[in-house]
Amino acid sequence: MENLESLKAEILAAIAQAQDLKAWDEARVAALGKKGKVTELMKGMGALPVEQKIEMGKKLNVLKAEIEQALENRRNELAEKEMNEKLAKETIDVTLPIRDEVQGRIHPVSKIYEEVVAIFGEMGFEVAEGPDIEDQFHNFNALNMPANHPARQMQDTFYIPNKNSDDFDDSYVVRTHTSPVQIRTMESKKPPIRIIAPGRTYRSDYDATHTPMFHQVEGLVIDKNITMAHLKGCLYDFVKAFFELDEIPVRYRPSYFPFTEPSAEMDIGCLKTKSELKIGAGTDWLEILGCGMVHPNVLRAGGIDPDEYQGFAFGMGIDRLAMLKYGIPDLRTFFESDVRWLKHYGFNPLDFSSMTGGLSNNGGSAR
Ligand code: 2NM
Repeated sequence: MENLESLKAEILAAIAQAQDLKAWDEARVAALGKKGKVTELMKGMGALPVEQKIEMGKKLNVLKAEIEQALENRRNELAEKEMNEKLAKETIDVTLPIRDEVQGRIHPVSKIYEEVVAIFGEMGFEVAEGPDIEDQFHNFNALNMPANHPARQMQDTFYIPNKNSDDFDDSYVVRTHTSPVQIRTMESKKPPIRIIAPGRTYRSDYDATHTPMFHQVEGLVIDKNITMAHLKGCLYDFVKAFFELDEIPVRYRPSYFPFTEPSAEMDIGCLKTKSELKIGAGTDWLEILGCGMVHPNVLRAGGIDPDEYQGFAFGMGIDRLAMLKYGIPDLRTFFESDVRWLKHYGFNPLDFSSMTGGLSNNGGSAR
Protein backbone atom coordinates (compact mmCIF):
# COMPACT_ATOMS: atom_id res chain seq x y z
CA MET A 1 0.00 0.00 0.00
CA GLU A 2 2.62 2.47 1.12
CA ASN A 3 4.65 1.76 -1.96
CA LEU A 4 1.81 3.14 -4.13
CA GLU A 5 3.38 6.59 -3.68
CA SER A 6 6.80 5.41 -4.80
CA LEU A 7 5.21 3.50 -7.70
CA LYS A 8 3.45 6.68 -8.76
CA ALA A 9 6.72 8.66 -8.57
CA GLU A 10 8.48 5.98 -10.59
CA ILE A 11 5.82 5.93 -13.32
CA LEU A 12 5.53 9.72 -13.56
CA ALA A 13 9.32 10.00 -13.78
CA ALA A 14 9.37 7.46 -16.63
CA ILE A 15 6.71 9.45 -18.47
CA ALA A 16 8.56 12.73 -17.91
CA GLN A 17 11.81 11.21 -19.14
CA ALA A 18 10.36 9.86 -22.38
CA GLN A 19 12.10 11.81 -25.13
CA ASP A 20 10.05 10.60 -28.10
CA LEU A 21 6.69 9.00 -28.83
CA LYS A 22 8.22 5.52 -28.83
CA ALA A 23 9.61 5.95 -25.30
CA TRP A 24 6.30 7.52 -24.26
CA ASP A 25 4.43 4.43 -25.45
CA GLU A 26 6.81 2.13 -23.57
CA ALA A 27 6.14 4.10 -20.38
CA ARG A 28 2.40 3.88 -21.02
CA VAL A 29 2.49 0.09 -21.57
CA ALA A 30 4.71 -0.41 -18.47
CA ALA A 31 2.08 1.32 -16.31
CA LEU A 32 -1.31 0.75 -17.90
CA GLY A 33 -0.74 -1.98 -20.51
CA LYS A 34 -2.17 -5.48 -20.15
CA LYS A 35 0.78 -6.46 -17.97
CA GLY A 36 1.50 -2.98 -16.65
CA LYS A 37 2.23 -2.33 -13.01
CA VAL A 38 -1.05 -0.55 -12.25
CA THR A 39 -3.03 -3.12 -14.23
CA GLU A 40 -1.41 -5.94 -12.23
CA LEU A 41 -2.32 -4.22 -8.97
CA MET A 42 -5.92 -3.89 -10.12
CA LYS A 43 -6.03 -7.56 -11.00
CA GLY A 44 -4.58 -8.41 -7.56
CA MET A 45 -7.44 -6.58 -5.76
CA GLY A 46 -9.75 -9.57 -6.24
CA ALA A 47 -7.93 -11.45 -3.48
CA LEU A 48 -8.34 -8.68 -0.87
CA PRO A 49 -10.98 -8.47 1.87
CA VAL A 50 -13.97 -6.28 0.98
CA GLU A 51 -13.02 -3.07 2.87
CA GLN A 52 -9.48 -3.09 1.63
CA LYS A 53 -10.76 -3.82 -1.85
CA ILE A 54 -12.93 -0.68 -1.80
CA GLU A 55 -10.13 1.48 -0.43
CA MET A 56 -7.56 0.05 -2.82
CA GLY A 57 -9.97 0.47 -5.74
CA LYS A 58 -10.42 4.16 -4.99
CA LYS A 59 -6.68 4.74 -4.67
CA LEU A 60 -5.86 2.85 -7.82
CA ASN A 61 -8.55 4.73 -9.78
CA VAL A 62 -7.10 8.06 -8.64
CA LEU A 63 -3.60 6.85 -9.51
CA LYS A 64 -4.74 5.67 -12.92
CA ALA A 65 -6.41 9.01 -13.66
CA GLU A 66 -3.26 10.89 -12.62
CA ILE A 67 -1.12 8.70 -14.86
CA GLU A 68 -3.48 9.12 -17.79
CA GLN A 69 -3.36 12.89 -17.35
CA ALA A 70 0.44 12.85 -17.19
CA LEU A 71 0.55 10.65 -20.30
CA GLU A 72 -1.67 12.99 -22.25
CA ASN A 73 0.33 16.07 -21.25
CA ARG A 74 3.61 14.43 -22.17
CA ARG A 75 2.25 13.17 -25.49
CA ASN A 76 1.15 16.69 -26.44
CA GLU A 77 4.59 18.04 -25.54
CA LEU A 78 6.33 15.34 -27.55
CA ALA A 79 4.06 15.78 -30.57
CA GLU A 80 4.76 19.51 -30.58
CA LYS A 81 8.47 18.88 -30.20
CA GLU A 82 8.46 16.42 -33.11
CA MET A 83 6.49 18.84 -35.31
CA ASN A 84 8.91 21.66 -34.54
CA GLU A 85 11.89 19.47 -35.36
CA LYS A 86 10.22 18.37 -38.61
CA LEU A 87 9.45 21.95 -39.59
CA ALA A 88 13.00 23.03 -38.83
CA LYS A 89 14.41 20.16 -40.88
CA GLU A 90 12.10 20.74 -43.87
CA THR A 91 12.71 24.47 -44.15
CA ILE A 92 13.30 25.54 -47.76
CA ASP A 93 15.82 28.28 -48.30
CA VAL A 94 14.03 30.40 -50.91
CA THR A 95 17.13 32.56 -51.28
CA LEU A 96 19.10 29.68 -52.85
CA PRO A 97 19.93 30.20 -56.56
CA ILE A 98 17.82 28.19 -59.04
CA ARG A 99 19.23 24.95 -60.35
CA ASP A 100 20.67 24.97 -63.83
CA GLU A 101 20.00 21.34 -64.69
CA VAL A 102 16.36 21.81 -65.81
CA GLN A 103 15.78 19.31 -68.62
CA GLY A 104 12.62 20.54 -70.35
CA ARG A 105 12.55 23.27 -72.97
CA ILE A 106 9.93 25.81 -73.98
CA HIS A 107 8.92 25.48 -77.65
CA PRO A 108 9.74 28.53 -79.81
CA VAL A 109 6.01 28.89 -80.63
CA SER A 110 5.23 29.10 -76.90
CA LYS A 111 8.04 31.61 -76.42
CA ILE A 112 6.74 33.91 -79.19
CA TYR A 113 3.19 33.47 -77.88
CA GLU A 114 4.31 34.61 -74.41
CA GLU A 115 6.23 37.56 -75.84
CA VAL A 116 3.30 38.75 -77.98
CA VAL A 117 0.93 38.47 -75.01
CA ALA A 118 3.42 40.38 -72.81
CA ILE A 119 3.75 43.23 -75.34
CA PHE A 120 0.05 43.70 -76.04
CA GLY A 121 -0.78 43.08 -72.38
CA GLU A 122 1.43 46.04 -71.49
CA MET A 123 -0.54 48.12 -74.02
CA GLY A 124 -3.82 47.22 -72.29
CA PHE A 125 -5.06 44.39 -74.51
CA GLU A 126 -6.84 41.38 -73.05
CA VAL A 127 -6.37 37.83 -74.33
CA ALA A 128 -9.57 36.36 -75.82
CA GLU A 129 -10.12 32.71 -76.67
CA GLY A 130 -12.66 30.68 -78.62
CA PRO A 131 -13.31 27.14 -79.86
CA ASP A 132 -11.12 25.42 -82.49
CA ILE A 133 -14.26 24.00 -84.13
CA GLU A 134 -16.43 26.80 -85.45
CA ASP A 135 -19.68 27.24 -87.32
CA GLN A 136 -19.46 28.84 -90.74
CA PHE A 137 -21.18 32.01 -89.56
CA HIS A 138 -18.38 32.90 -87.14
CA ASN A 139 -15.56 31.65 -89.33
CA PHE A 140 -16.81 33.10 -92.65
CA ASN A 141 -20.18 34.88 -93.06
CA ALA A 142 -19.72 37.33 -90.19
CA LEU A 143 -16.30 38.19 -91.62
CA ASN A 144 -17.80 39.41 -94.88
CA MET A 145 -17.07 36.12 -96.64
CA PRO A 146 -20.38 34.91 -98.13
CA ALA A 147 -21.03 31.36 -99.33
CA ASN A 148 -19.40 31.78 -102.74
CA HIS A 149 -16.20 33.35 -101.40
CA PRO A 150 -13.00 31.73 -102.79
CA ALA A 151 -11.39 31.39 -99.33
CA ARG A 152 -14.21 29.03 -98.36
CA GLN A 153 -13.07 26.51 -101.00
CA MET A 154 -12.92 22.87 -100.02
CA GLN A 155 -9.19 22.85 -100.87
CA ASP A 156 -8.22 25.25 -98.07
CA THR A 157 -10.72 24.52 -95.33
CA PHE A 158 -11.18 21.40 -93.22
CA TYR A 159 -14.94 20.88 -92.97
CA ILE A 160 -16.57 18.77 -90.26
CA PRO A 161 -19.97 17.21 -91.00
CA ASN A 162 -22.93 18.24 -88.85
CA LYS A 163 -24.67 15.05 -87.70
CA ASN A 164 -27.98 16.88 -87.37
CA SER A 165 -28.10 18.35 -90.87
CA ASP A 166 -27.51 17.30 -94.48
CA ASP A 167 -27.24 20.94 -95.54
CA PHE A 168 -23.58 21.69 -96.30
CA ASP A 169 -24.01 25.25 -94.95
CA ASP A 170 -24.62 23.71 -91.53
CA SER A 171 -21.33 21.80 -91.47
CA TYR A 172 -18.63 22.97 -89.08
CA VAL A 173 -15.03 23.92 -89.80
CA VAL A 174 -11.80 23.87 -87.83
CA ARG A 175 -11.20 27.62 -87.75
CA THR A 176 -9.05 28.89 -90.62
CA HIS A 177 -8.07 32.00 -88.62
CA THR A 178 -8.70 33.31 -85.09
CA SER A 179 -11.06 36.04 -86.37
CA PRO A 180 -14.18 34.16 -85.16
CA VAL A 181 -12.93 34.95 -81.65
CA GLN A 182 -13.20 38.66 -82.51
CA ILE A 183 -16.78 38.14 -83.75
CA ARG A 184 -17.69 36.29 -80.54
CA THR A 185 -16.13 39.10 -78.49
CA MET A 186 -18.13 41.76 -80.37
CA GLU A 187 -21.29 39.71 -79.77
CA SER A 188 -20.70 39.43 -76.03
CA LYS A 189 -19.00 42.70 -75.06
CA LYS A 190 -19.75 46.37 -75.51
CA PRO A 191 -17.06 48.72 -76.88
CA PRO A 192 -14.46 49.87 -76.04
CA ILE A 193 -12.86 46.54 -77.02
CA ARG A 194 -9.14 45.90 -76.97
CA ILE A 195 -8.26 42.22 -77.42
CA ILE A 196 -5.76 39.86 -78.94
CA ALA A 197 -6.78 36.37 -79.98
CA PRO A 198 -3.83 33.99 -80.14
CA GLY A 199 -4.28 30.31 -80.89
CA ARG A 200 -4.32 27.31 -83.24
CA THR A 201 -5.66 27.61 -86.76
CA TYR A 202 -6.04 25.09 -89.56
CA ARG A 203 -5.69 25.12 -93.34
CA SER A 204 -5.05 22.35 -95.83
CA ASP A 205 -1.52 23.27 -96.85
CA TYR A 206 1.88 21.61 -96.45
CA ASP A 207 5.37 22.77 -97.42
CA ALA A 208 8.46 24.33 -95.77
CA THR A 209 6.49 27.39 -94.64
CA HIS A 210 2.98 25.90 -94.24
CA THR A 211 1.64 23.21 -91.93
CA PRO A 212 -2.03 22.16 -91.69
CA MET A 213 -2.09 23.33 -88.05
CA PHE A 214 -0.41 26.64 -87.36
CA HIS A 215 -0.68 29.52 -84.91
CA GLN A 216 -2.02 33.02 -85.36
CA VAL A 217 -2.45 36.05 -83.24
CA GLU A 218 -5.03 38.58 -84.27
CA GLY A 219 -5.90 41.84 -82.60
CA LEU A 220 -8.98 44.02 -82.48
CA VAL A 221 -9.55 47.54 -81.16
CA ILE A 222 -13.03 49.09 -81.27
CA ASP A 223 -13.94 52.48 -79.90
CA LYS A 224 -15.34 55.82 -81.02
CA ASN A 225 -13.20 57.75 -83.54
CA ILE A 226 -10.63 55.00 -84.10
CA THR A 227 -8.52 55.71 -87.20
CA MET A 228 -5.71 54.20 -89.24
CA ALA A 229 -3.32 56.42 -87.24
CA HIS A 230 -4.12 54.40 -84.10
CA LEU A 231 -3.45 51.21 -86.02
CA LYS A 232 -0.07 52.46 -87.23
CA GLY A 233 1.06 53.71 -83.82
CA CYS A 234 0.01 50.51 -82.12
CA LEU A 235 1.70 48.19 -84.62
CA TYR A 236 4.87 50.29 -84.75
CA ASP A 237 5.19 50.00 -80.98
CA PHE A 238 4.60 46.27 -81.28
CA VAL A 239 7.35 45.54 -83.84
CA LYS A 240 9.86 47.70 -81.93
CA ALA A 241 9.14 45.81 -78.72
CA PHE A 242 9.07 42.44 -80.46
CA PHE A 243 12.41 42.83 -82.25
CA GLU A 244 13.87 44.70 -79.25
CA LEU A 245 14.93 47.71 -81.34
CA ASP A 246 14.64 51.44 -80.55
CA GLU A 247 13.87 52.23 -84.17
CA ILE A 248 12.80 50.15 -87.12
CA PRO A 249 11.81 51.17 -90.67
CA VAL A 250 8.22 50.23 -91.52
CA ARG A 251 5.98 50.66 -94.54
CA TYR A 252 2.36 49.83 -95.28
CA ARG A 253 1.35 48.44 -98.67
CA PRO A 254 -2.29 48.49 -99.78
CA SER A 255 -3.80 45.02 -99.68
CA TYR A 256 -7.12 43.23 -99.62
CA PHE A 257 -8.90 41.27 -96.90
CA PRO A 258 -12.65 40.71 -96.97
CA PHE A 259 -12.99 41.75 -93.29
CA THR A 260 -11.15 45.09 -93.47
CA GLU A 261 -11.47 48.24 -95.59
CA PRO A 262 -9.01 49.72 -96.23
CA SER A 263 -6.57 46.84 -95.82
CA ALA A 264 -2.80 46.90 -95.68
CA GLU A 265 0.25 44.76 -95.20
CA MET A 266 3.03 45.95 -92.95
CA ASP A 267 6.68 45.45 -93.91
CA ILE A 268 9.73 46.05 -91.77
CA GLY A 269 13.15 47.12 -93.03
CA CYS A 270 15.82 44.45 -93.17
CA LEU A 271 18.99 43.30 -94.88
CA LYS A 272 18.85 40.01 -96.72
CA THR A 273 22.15 38.31 -97.47
CA LYS A 274 22.82 34.77 -98.67
CA SER A 275 23.36 33.48 -95.16
CA GLU A 276 21.58 35.96 -92.94
CA LEU A 277 18.53 38.10 -92.37
CA LYS A 278 19.21 41.22 -90.35
CA ILE A 279 16.10 43.02 -89.10
CA GLY A 280 15.96 46.76 -88.47
CA ALA A 281 18.45 47.97 -91.07
CA GLY A 282 19.12 47.75 -94.80
CA THR A 283 17.24 48.34 -98.02
CA ASP A 284 15.13 45.18 -98.15
CA TRP A 285 11.58 44.70 -96.84
CA LEU A 286 10.03 41.84 -94.99
CA GLU A 287 6.28 41.30 -94.76
CA ILE A 288 5.32 40.92 -91.13
CA LEU A 289 1.55 41.22 -90.75
CA GLY A 290 -1.81 42.09 -92.31
CA CYS A 291 -4.11 44.78 -90.96
CA GLY A 292 -6.89 47.24 -91.73
CA MET A 293 -9.96 49.11 -90.55
CA VAL A 294 -12.74 46.67 -89.61
CA HIS A 295 -15.30 46.46 -92.45
CA PRO A 296 -18.71 47.95 -91.52
CA ASN A 297 -20.35 44.62 -92.48
CA VAL A 298 -18.16 42.87 -89.89
CA LEU A 299 -19.06 45.36 -87.16
CA ARG A 300 -22.74 44.92 -88.02
CA ALA A 301 -22.42 41.11 -87.92
CA GLY A 302 -20.94 41.46 -84.44
CA GLY A 303 -23.86 43.64 -83.33
CA ILE A 304 -21.94 46.93 -83.36
CA ASP A 305 -23.23 50.08 -85.09
CA PRO A 306 -20.56 51.23 -87.60
CA ASP A 307 -21.95 54.79 -87.50
CA GLU A 308 -21.12 54.97 -83.82
CA TYR A 309 -17.96 52.84 -83.57
CA GLN A 310 -14.91 52.14 -85.70
CA GLY A 311 -12.12 49.64 -85.24
CA PHE A 312 -8.82 48.38 -86.49
CA ALA A 313 -7.67 44.79 -86.67
CA PHE A 314 -4.52 42.92 -87.54
CA GLY A 315 -3.29 39.38 -87.88
CA MET A 316 0.04 37.59 -88.02
CA GLY A 317 1.50 34.09 -87.96
CA ILE A 318 3.16 33.13 -84.68
CA ASP A 319 5.11 30.30 -86.33
CA ARG A 320 6.36 32.64 -89.04
CA LEU A 321 7.47 35.14 -86.38
CA ALA A 322 9.37 32.33 -84.64
CA MET A 323 11.08 31.30 -87.90
CA LEU A 324 12.14 34.93 -88.48
CA LYS A 325 13.26 35.74 -84.96
CA TYR A 326 15.22 32.53 -84.40
CA GLY A 327 16.30 31.73 -87.97
CA ILE A 328 14.52 28.36 -88.17
CA PRO A 329 14.30 27.40 -91.86
CA ASP A 330 11.56 24.72 -92.02
CA LEU A 331 8.18 25.08 -90.31
CA ARG A 332 7.50 21.35 -90.50
CA THR A 333 10.25 20.68 -87.93
CA PHE A 334 8.20 22.66 -85.36
CA PHE A 335 5.71 19.84 -85.02
CA GLU A 336 7.92 16.74 -85.27
CA SER A 337 8.53 16.57 -81.49
CA ASP A 338 12.23 15.85 -82.03
CA VAL A 339 13.89 16.31 -78.64
CA ARG A 340 17.24 17.19 -80.26
CA TRP A 341 15.53 19.99 -82.22
CA LEU A 342 13.83 21.25 -79.07
CA LYS A 343 17.11 21.18 -77.16
CA HIS A 344 18.63 23.33 -79.89
CA TYR A 345 15.81 25.81 -80.52
CA GLY A 346 13.92 25.64 -77.21
CA PHE A 347 14.11 27.98 -74.23
CA ASN A 348 14.85 27.61 -70.56
CA PRO A 349 11.49 27.36 -68.76
CA LEU A 350 12.86 29.49 -65.93
CA ASP A 351 13.21 32.51 -68.23
CA PHE A 352 9.85 34.13 -68.67
CA SER A 353 8.98 36.93 -71.04
CA SER A 354 7.92 40.29 -69.70
CA MET A 355 8.22 43.87 -70.83
CA THR A 356 9.95 44.86 -67.60
CA GLY A 357 12.35 41.92 -67.48
CA GLY A 358 13.82 42.36 -70.98
CA LEU A 359 11.51 40.66 -73.43
CA SER A 360 13.49 37.61 -74.53
CA ASN A 361 15.34 37.57 -71.21
CA ASN A 362 18.33 35.33 -71.98
CA GLY A 363 20.51 37.12 -69.46
CA GLY A 364 22.10 34.68 -67.06
CA SER A 365 20.92 31.29 -68.18
CA ALA A 366 21.77 29.94 -71.59
CA ARG A 367 19.08 29.29 -74.17
C1 2NM B 1 -5.72 39.88 -90.63
C2 2NM B 1 -5.54 41.02 -91.40
C3 2NM B 1 -6.45 42.06 -91.28
C4 2NM B 1 -8.77 40.71 -88.72
C5 2NM B 1 -10.00 41.31 -88.81
C6 2NM B 1 -10.72 40.85 -87.74
C7 2NM B 1 -12.10 41.19 -87.36
F1 2NM B 1 -12.72 40.09 -86.92
F2 2NM B 1 -12.09 42.02 -86.37
F3 2NM B 1 -12.73 41.69 -88.36
N1 2NM B 1 -9.95 40.03 -87.08
N2 2NM B 1 -8.76 39.93 -87.68
C8 2NM B 1 -7.64 40.83 -89.64
C9 2NM B 1 -7.50 41.96 -90.39
C10 2NM B 1 -6.76 39.78 -89.74
O1 2NM B 1 -4.89 38.80 -90.67
C11 2NM B 1 -3.88 38.76 -91.63
